[in-house]
Amino acid sequence: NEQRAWWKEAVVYQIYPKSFADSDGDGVGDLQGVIDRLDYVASLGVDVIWLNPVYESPQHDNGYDISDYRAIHEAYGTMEDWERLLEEVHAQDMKLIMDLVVNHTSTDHEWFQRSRRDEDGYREYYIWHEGEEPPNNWSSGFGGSAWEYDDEVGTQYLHLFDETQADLNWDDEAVREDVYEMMNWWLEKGIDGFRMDVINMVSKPEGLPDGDPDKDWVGIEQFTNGPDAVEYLGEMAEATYDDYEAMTVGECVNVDPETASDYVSAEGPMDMLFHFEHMSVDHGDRWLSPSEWELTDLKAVMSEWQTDLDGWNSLYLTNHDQPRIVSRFGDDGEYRRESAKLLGTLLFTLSGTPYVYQGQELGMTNYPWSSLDELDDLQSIGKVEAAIESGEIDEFEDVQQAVRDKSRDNARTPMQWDDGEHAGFTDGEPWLPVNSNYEEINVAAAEADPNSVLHYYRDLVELRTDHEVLVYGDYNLLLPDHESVWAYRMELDDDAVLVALNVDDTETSVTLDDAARTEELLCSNYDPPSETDAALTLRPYEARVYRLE
Ligand code: TEU
Repeated sequence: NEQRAWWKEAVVYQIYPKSFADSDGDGVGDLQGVIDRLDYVASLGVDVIWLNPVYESPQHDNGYDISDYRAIHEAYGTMEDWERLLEEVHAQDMKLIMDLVVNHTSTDHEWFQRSRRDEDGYREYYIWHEGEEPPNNWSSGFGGSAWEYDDEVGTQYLHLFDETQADLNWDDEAVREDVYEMMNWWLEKGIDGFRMDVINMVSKPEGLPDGDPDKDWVGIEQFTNGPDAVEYLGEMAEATYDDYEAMTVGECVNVDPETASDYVSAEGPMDMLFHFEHMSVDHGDRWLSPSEWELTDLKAVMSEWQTDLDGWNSLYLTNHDQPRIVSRFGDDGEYRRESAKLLGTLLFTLSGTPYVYQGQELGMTNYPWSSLDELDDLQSIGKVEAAIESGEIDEFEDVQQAVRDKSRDNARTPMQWDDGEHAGFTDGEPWLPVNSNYEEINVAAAEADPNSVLHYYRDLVELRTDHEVLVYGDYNLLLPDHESVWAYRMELDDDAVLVALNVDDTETSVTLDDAARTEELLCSNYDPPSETDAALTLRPYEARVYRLE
């Protein structure tokens, strides 16, 4: 882990273009909107932008359903706009990584159309099953069966997501070659890497065996980490990005530190991965069950990744698929500001590459959804409709709280730029409602307020840049069983840093030997305390980072 690399030292900022900034008043964000706001992104001190999919797509899943990998979705602009964006990102000394979605394509993609017509070997491009009944019990990540009967062909095809997202058949060599060619086309354009969507789902086991019917996502243990996943991804790396200074991060469903090491160890096919283990601590068994969580679980999971992974960690607390972090693991009421800063402190003081999702740096919150009509997210709608259909619930109201807690649309409400109409996101009607707290929580207000979450995030970026121990250090968890305090020491050679976080809305006192060794308070979300001995009294959601002697 002490092997240096630019992407280990980088901070990544994630832009969800549909919700970032709309330059032409159609209510949908676009590439020009991103270009217009690049000064802001650069001002955060981040090094890399990860752009969610902007390719041509019917947009059933906001671009994760791609119909042409080499074209830009019309509402976002043109290829020329995209090229200008890349140029301007580079001119600001930042890098751009693109989303790579190759487990599946849109059913509008030419490959699927040809497959349907059984043209020149294209049938094999997707996973078809002859017969009236599906070959197994796998379910879609968005609810319902993972198989869809295609009237035109008279057989079924596999879709692990929406029925408009057909899984590619990676066992077919022509598919893999077409994918690699497309990746090289983008690398040639000068991009700096890929975020690879559900990339450990590309290899499906022979015979497509049934999954455990009690799982929320039936089949998950079958279609993740399949028999050839590591081999195919190794082949992909060799055929494409290994020849470039690219950075790669693979989204991997159902991995623990041990299985993850196959992908990200020194010999593995990618630099880092996104796992879901810390995003599962409040789920219970099912997506629709109420959210309850314990700090000790979150600590245990994240600590395990810090210590047990043979490879480099990526650090994220939220993204376009997850609720807003201050609403989830913080307090989006009285202590919104303090808890948003505390969670930022956590993100920037662990070992790994931090990813900040748009609006996180403002402490943006979840949205109070009150009906299915207000939602756009396929997953929330699909899960609720499937539960109604199966008789598990009667109506939306039965699961309203779960939807408010978990819906992916929480992260997708428009970015809040100022206190003007629609939060400065658009001159038109926004495609998803703006959170009504925009008059208080927005970029302009945060810029003007020296105590804002935004300024604190800028300080965190700087802190991490100035202290290698926060990038390459070893993590040592202190007080593992404490129910509200998360304390750890990061160590690198002679450098040591103590991080103490009170993840609770009441004052808490703890005794830590390290606290008697503190030399300098590097960062805190409160006015400096007066302690100088082993006893620490932490105020609600107080976060402190000390350099130790
Ligand atoms: O997400 C993969 C995925 O498994 C998520 O849908 C996850 O189950 C859920 O969001 C957690 O609650 C990726 C993309 O990030 C997502 O936006 C896409 O919808 C999905 O793949 C299909 O491409």
